[in-house]
Amino acid sequence: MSRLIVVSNRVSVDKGRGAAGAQGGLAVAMNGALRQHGGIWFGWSGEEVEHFTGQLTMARSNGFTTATIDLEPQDVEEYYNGYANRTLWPLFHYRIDLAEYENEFGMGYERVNERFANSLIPLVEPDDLVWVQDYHFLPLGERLRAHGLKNRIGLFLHIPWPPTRLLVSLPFHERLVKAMLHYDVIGFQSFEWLESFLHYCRKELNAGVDEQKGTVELGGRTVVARAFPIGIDHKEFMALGETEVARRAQVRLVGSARSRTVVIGVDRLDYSKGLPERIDAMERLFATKDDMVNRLLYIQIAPPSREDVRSYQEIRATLEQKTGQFNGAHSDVDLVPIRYVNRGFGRAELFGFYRAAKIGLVTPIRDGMNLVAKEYVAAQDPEDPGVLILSRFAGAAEQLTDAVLVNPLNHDEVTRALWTAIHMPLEERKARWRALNAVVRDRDVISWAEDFIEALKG
Ligand code: ADQ
Repeated sequence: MSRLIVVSNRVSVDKGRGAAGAQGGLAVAMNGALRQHGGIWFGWSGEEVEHFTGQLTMARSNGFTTATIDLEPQDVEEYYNGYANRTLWPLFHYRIDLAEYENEFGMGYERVNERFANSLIPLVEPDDLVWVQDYHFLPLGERLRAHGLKNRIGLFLHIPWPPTRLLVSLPFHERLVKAMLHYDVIGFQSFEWLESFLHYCRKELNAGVDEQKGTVELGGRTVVARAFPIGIDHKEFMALGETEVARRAQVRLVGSARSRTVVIGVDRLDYSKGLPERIDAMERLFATKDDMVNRLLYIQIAPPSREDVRSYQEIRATLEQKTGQFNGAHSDVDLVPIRYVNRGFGRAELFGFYRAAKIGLVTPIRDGMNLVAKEYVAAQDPEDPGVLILSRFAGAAEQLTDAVLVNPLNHDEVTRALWTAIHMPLEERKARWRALNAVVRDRDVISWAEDFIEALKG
């Protein structure tokens, strides 16, 4: 069996069941895939050094090897905080108003991709499959080819692919996408993102696109481009649900809700997740329906992320102001309707919280997939399941069609969905949940990785 070499910006090893702290979706997924396959996980250590050396730190953990390098402060500023998080992330989430186009960011991004290629080359053996993760490394395949690497190399993009009309606002967009065509396989979360990519290749690069076969041809190279919707590590997550930690978390939340219906949101604090819009929808619900303070408790768990980036500082301030204002207006002396919590929790605890909540509110403005929606479904009691309210603009909406689907920008629609969910009869909740759970259980992270790896083998 070929070894797997995974490349991602950060290497984040899950130290065991229910480990505390927030893990992004990518980390959760890669731990699942590598545990299954074995191999090497290569990425940035998260540490900074004054002068880049490219020296690898190797460690063995959880059934696979990790290899990390340190970066210079300038790399972190230009490549990570800059091009990745201030240029590509907003643009790919349709926020061109937030995208910053600075020459230094682009140069830093190319420099770090070259550094990654240099450090990775000595680790690769002839039969290895190299699987690159996400928007931090769009040109890495091309860099590896420039160093003579002949292995099969694939890229999976965890975030959306923007419409062509938005992407052309990015300076040097052609160069970036042409570099991507040096991969053998490019995977997207949904058919919508795949279609946008194929549209770009046809229209802007004049490439040969075969939608049936899912291939793009340019300059004698053929690249496979397909949708591979990512899932959760369902088996592992269900095992967490059996733990005492999960049970205690559930009991604690149900007890403290004092008979109110619990609505839960769990998101990294990011402007793409539609958090202020959720409070607007709550505002309408509380304004139009009687006595909601005695009937509803909304818990929003939102650990801060990317705190060095100004737009993230701003979204945090906005949320603090909105929740404060909301609670000021709607609380009673002994009841507060929104609990806004800025920290991470262990995954077993999260399971318990999801199960305690009768409504899962997952309403990003734009999201590659969204694993929280899938975790919420998995954690429900089959005999008395809660209702998932899901944004149509999350990649997950293509698969989770039995959720209550909403346009998160239409506050009235979200308000109505909340009202519908509160009153949904048990039989309908069960029927919807069975359909949702079949997708979440059967299309898990293990089958996702297997599908991608099969395609990568060629
Ligand atoms: P994210 O934007 O990080 O991922 P998401 O898919 O929702 O979004 O995954 C978040 C993960 O972090 C979930 O597993 C969740 O449980 C965990 N998490 C969030 N808040 C937490 C908290 N307070 N405590 C503990 N854990 C917490 C990116 C893309 C998504 C895509 C994933 C995977 O933006 O669209 O689904 O990668 O491909």
